[in-house]
Amino acid sequence: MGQSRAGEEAVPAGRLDGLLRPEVVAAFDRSFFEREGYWVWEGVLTEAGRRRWTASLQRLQQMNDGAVVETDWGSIDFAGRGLLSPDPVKITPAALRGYCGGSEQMKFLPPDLRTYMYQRGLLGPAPSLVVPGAQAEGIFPEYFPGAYDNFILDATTAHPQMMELLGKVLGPRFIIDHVLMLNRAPGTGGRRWHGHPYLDGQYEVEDPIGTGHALSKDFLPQQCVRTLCYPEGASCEEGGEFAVIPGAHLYRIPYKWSTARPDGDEAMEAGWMQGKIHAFTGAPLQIRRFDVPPGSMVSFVHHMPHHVGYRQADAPTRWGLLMAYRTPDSRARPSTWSSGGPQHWLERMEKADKISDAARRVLQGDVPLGAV
Ligand SMILES: O=C(O)CCC(=O)C(=O)O
Ligand SMILES: [Fe+2]
Repeated sequence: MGQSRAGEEAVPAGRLDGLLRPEVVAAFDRSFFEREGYWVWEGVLTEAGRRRWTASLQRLQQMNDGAVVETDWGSIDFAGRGLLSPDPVKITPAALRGYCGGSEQMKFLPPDLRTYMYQRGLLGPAPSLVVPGAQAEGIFPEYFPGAYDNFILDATTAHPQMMELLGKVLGPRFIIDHVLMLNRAPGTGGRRWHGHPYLDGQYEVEDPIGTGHALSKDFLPQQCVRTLCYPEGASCEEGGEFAVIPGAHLYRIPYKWSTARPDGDEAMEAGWMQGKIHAFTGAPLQIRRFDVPPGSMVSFVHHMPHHVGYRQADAPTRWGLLMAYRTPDSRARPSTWSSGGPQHWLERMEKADKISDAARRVLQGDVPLGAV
């Protein structure tokens, strides 16, 4: 990022120095994390950090809502871009207003548009994506919030305290897998039990259901770790709370990652969890729900089954940012940039000399652009 004087890097835009409480970061216990598969960073954001984080998510949600409502979906040349057009009944003004207020609500999007937004970008010539109050970057703020918010961009790619925290769960080198907003609006359904594979699943030892035969105490080097930031907390009472099955990551089964995910707790306890044990204690696996206060984060290895509760209709929106990073893969196909960032935006940023050395470490692909 723009050098101020020879050898001295300018402070990145959006940086808040005292973002995290150092004592909460320092209290991390690596052996617990490897054994249980998760770590709760309770109250890790400073008061200033918490306020900035919430303000950014609220503003980004407003921008996303504006993009949904103000883009002229009916006039965009989807066919010319090799895409299907949205169903006209799903893009009436009333229907569009119904997708606002939270994440994972944009049910009108044609297949492949999300991937297109990452790879090519829904950019000009107009009509194309409109993001009121901002320069449209060809992708929804929900899908890559850092493209629209310098505080979030800095926190997710370069902030020294965040990089230290992420380094504790991922090791010295890590690459952005994806960073998404996950704001759970009142009355929304959350997500039933599921897991995710590392890359395309080529290192998973079991399929989406698995037999359970591959239980091991080894924590594999190929890991994708998700860190969820809840600047206003996430409580069981209000819903939208997060839950995991500690130790279940050691089966390395990306549960139902590629299928429908209908399972609630009872189905899980009566089904998949039956007969499965914690590799270290031998005890039957158990569900653990988190009631986290404002300013907290939760990190977890993402092939461990996890669940997000229903958000109560009378509760306010649960604000959340998902930050997923993975360890590099020496056998991955060479790529300049991580597929977790919008490729066209990364190229524009690179041309404008706006990618700092620190950010390059997490934004580049598996084959480094330069020295690492
Ligand atoms: O909304 C959340 O709290 C987490 C959603 C989830 O399943 C994930 O991040 O993988
Ligand atoms: Fe998930």
